[in-house]
Amino acid sequence: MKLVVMIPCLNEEATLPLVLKSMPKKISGIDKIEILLIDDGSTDKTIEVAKKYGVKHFLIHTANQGLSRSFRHGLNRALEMGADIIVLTEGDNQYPQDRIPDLIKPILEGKADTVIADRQTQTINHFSRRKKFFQKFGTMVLNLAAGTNIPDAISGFRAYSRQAALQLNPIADYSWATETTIQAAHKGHALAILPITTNPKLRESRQFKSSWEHIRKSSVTIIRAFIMYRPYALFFSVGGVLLVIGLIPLINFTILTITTKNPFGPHHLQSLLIGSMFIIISFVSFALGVIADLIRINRIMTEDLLELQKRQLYGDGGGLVKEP
Ligand SMILES: Nc1nc2c(ncn2[C@@H]2O[C@H](COP(=O)(O)OP(=O)(O)O)[C@@H](O)[C@H]2O)c(=O)[nH]1
Ligand SMILES: [Mg+2]
Repeated sequence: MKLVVMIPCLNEEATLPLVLKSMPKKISGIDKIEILLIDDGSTDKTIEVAKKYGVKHFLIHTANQGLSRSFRHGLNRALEMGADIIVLTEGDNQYPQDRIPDLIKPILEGKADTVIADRQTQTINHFSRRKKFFQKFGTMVLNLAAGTNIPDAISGFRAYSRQAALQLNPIADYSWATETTIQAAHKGHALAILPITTNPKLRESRQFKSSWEHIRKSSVTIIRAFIMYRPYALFFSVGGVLLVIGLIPLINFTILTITTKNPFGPHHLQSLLIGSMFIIISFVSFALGVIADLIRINRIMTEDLLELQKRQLYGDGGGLVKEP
């Protein structure tokens, strides 16, 4: 059973030693622990520091590509390395690496495919009220979209089984955490939560520079992921509302046609026009829903093919594939 711990890093020379020193050396049930450092175009001595502390596996972006792409590329590399379980932590020593054994426990026991650490953000002193509010609000929106009940949707301390990693296909350039959570929920992966206490803050978050920017970018990711999996829910609801709005003036027009002598009088024509316009738009929305649903079905087949291809390319791994 092999565990690969991925650490995406953008200029983390100062804090990386603490992360590497606190990495567990032995975990019961795991034969091999390997660290994969994803260097996202660092201009400092991140790589040298990692080598000094014994890291042997690197995935290097020659220029900065952002955390989401770092995660996507890292996930594939970890599969290639033969990981049975993949853990993600950060280079700023925000997360307690010594909790990794607890984080992977539900996967080892076959009870979960994905484990998400709950930072219990409402209790973190250095989080501003605004940041706490946005964390709570973002988590609520994600839970609505994914149909889950996760306490901390954007936590970056997670564990994945090989099976889960083979099936995840993140595509967004922002918000990999929310995107993969929605994917996991729709693919029926079992999720587990581990409450943790984060380490004291060593530097400002670079991801979370502006709350509004974060909300804007995450909203795009959540809406896109939602439309990907349940397009009819959106297009049929919009179509239904427009249909009702359009039917009201049309019924009005019909009643006037029957009851008045001059049904095509100047005022009645407006009802006909407005009603028809709304009904046409509602039919366009229904049609879009049908097309989007057909594309969704296609996507399921493409994803199955992708999984098959990844299995052929990376293998099934050694430990977690159990025969009943
Ligand atoms: N901000 C940022 N972090 C990156 C990037 N690529 C990789 N990382 C790493 O991703 C992790 C998360 O970044 P951090 O600033 O701590 O944001 P947080 O999510 O608010 O904790 C750190 O380990 C970074 O070194 C990037 O393009 N931008
Ligand atoms: Mg951080």
